[in-house]
Amino acid sequence: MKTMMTAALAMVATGALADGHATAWDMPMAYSASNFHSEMGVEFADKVREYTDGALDITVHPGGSLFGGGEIKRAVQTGQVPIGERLMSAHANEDPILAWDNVPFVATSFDENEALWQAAKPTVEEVLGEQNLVVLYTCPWPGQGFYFNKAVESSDDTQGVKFRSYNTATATFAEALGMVPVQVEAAELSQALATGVAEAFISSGATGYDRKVWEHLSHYYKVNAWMPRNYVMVNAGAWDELSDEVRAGVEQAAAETGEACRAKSEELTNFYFEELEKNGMTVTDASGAFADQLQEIGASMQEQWLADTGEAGQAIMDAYMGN
Ligand code: PCA
Repeated sequence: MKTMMTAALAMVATGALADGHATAWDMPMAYSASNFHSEMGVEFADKVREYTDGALDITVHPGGSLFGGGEIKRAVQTGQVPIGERLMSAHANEDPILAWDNVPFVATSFDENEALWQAAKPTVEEVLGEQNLVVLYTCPWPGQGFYFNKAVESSDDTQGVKFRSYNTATATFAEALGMVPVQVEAAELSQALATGVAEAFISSGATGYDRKVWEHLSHYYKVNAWMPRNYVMVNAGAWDELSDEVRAGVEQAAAETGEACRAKSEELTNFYFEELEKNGMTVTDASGAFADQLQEIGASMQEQWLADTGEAGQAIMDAYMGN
């Protein structure tokens, strides 16, 4: 019995199931099971099973349960898991190109964000390809705004505020407002707010809603600074091992899911604002001195990104502007 079990486990581990055809992949995702990115990940897995006639069987593990958000990319790169999903700009510290979707006030509608992605895509795929990764699909979060536990009228109100960041761009933005950034995964955000590790952050309405942040915070300023994307990546070796037929099925599933996910994000944008309001939060645009300061900081971050990325970044912006 024990030998049989061991043999069965070994077959699962190598992706070969009893019928000798199906491959089983675990897919870690960083955000909670009820978040739309994670729900779309499950739809993607369903489509993959359908379009590959069951030859590839993907199991989604949301909420950082298999690998924490900060570990997923490395786990996929090194083949600890064949596939995974992560916020792309979280890797901007490895290559600033990967912050193409975090340059403030450049692409602030879903259409603009899509045009910017089309301009950035070849370069991004090349950068990630050199890191042993194949990009399957990407999906934008709704626009990013600021959460606080008080009304904010200018940077006078933000000095010394403890700020939860999710990448280097968000940390830079916070520092420019005199805040003190600490990087925390969305999965740990509620705890960080409850324990006072953080008392403000930037994100979409989605993450405020998912994490019920009205339990700790009172104000959301929509701002709409950028729309960062999550992406689903595959280990290049695992990808090469699939047959051409299976790869085509996965690509079809990925193309459809990417599009459906983008539509879902757009559809949910106002729903999240309404839910924040229903739960007692004040949801408004930033105004007056605060709005002006955000624009100024955004402009210097645009310049900084172009300086950091050189010709490659400029080519992306030129292609985008020409769109
Ligand atoms: N939510 C994610 C990233 C962007 C967003 O809207 C987060 O806060 O981690």
